Amino acid sequence: MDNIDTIKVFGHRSPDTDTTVGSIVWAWFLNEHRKQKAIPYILGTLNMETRFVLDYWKIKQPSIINHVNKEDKIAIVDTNNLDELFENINDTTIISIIDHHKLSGNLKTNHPPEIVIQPYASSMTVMYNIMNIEPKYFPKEIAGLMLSGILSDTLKFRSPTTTDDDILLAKELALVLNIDIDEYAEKMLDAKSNISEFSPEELLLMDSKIYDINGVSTRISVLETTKPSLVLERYDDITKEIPNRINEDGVKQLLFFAIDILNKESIMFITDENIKEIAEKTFNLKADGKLLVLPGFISRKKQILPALLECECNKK
Ligand SMILES: [Mn+2]
Repeated sequence: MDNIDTIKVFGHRSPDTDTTVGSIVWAWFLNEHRKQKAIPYILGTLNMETRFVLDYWKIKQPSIINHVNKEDKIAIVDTNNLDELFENINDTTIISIIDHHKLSGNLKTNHPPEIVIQPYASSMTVMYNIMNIEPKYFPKEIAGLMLSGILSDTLKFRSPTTTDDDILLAKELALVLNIDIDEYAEKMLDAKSNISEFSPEELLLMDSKIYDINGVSTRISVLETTKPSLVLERYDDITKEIPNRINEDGVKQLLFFAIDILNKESIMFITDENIKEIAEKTFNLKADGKLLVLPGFISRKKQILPALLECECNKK
């Protein structure tokens, strides 16, 4: 079904809602409006929120893609970081990158690509700018997916990454869909908080990225939840799995945070003395036994990561 000219559309590893609906929406746009054959893919297991969203809008889960070939034509969404894609991605033909993250500088192309990176909270808002289609003209399910991407990445406008344009677009989409944002977002967040069927390994990779913290490769895993007690219940489970994950990745350390969306705080797992020292110095707070609560911290991109990068304690 997919021939050599079919564009493969996908986002980052540990696929979240924004990256998944981004791939589907962008593939839809390429097919319907640019008359380019495109198929969306995902790079791993979906979390419960994303599954809820796809079920709600009656969209089939994209297939998982495990590798790419140099003959492939690729459209990347919601990342511009090689480390979150495939090692050989630079050997493929990267046609476009539509994203809302800082420039990583490790992707290369053989042809002039279409690159649009804009500082919005969701890649949906970036795509909306490019597509130039009024919300009322989107098919219902496409509008629904776009709304879901914004609500997910902004944690229903709570995240400090949220911009006025994200909010405006979400409200317009909700209006044409005749959907109540509060009710719908609550369903999404409740779905996301249901982690019972995931293994500790899956929980560590569910919403996770690897960063270079001043020369120390660090995996930062978070779980956004409206029911932090469900994450804390898994404390032993999760912490026992961390050394395996570190080994597998070849990283130096792994930091894990339960993000309590409703109380607007993060709960960091203090897994050993070294992590304790990093945590207390970086956030200038005292750990309470196995946990460190960070009031006001809900964004990895805008709060947790900058704090780690900026602290003198992590500059050696
Ligand atoms: Mn995103």
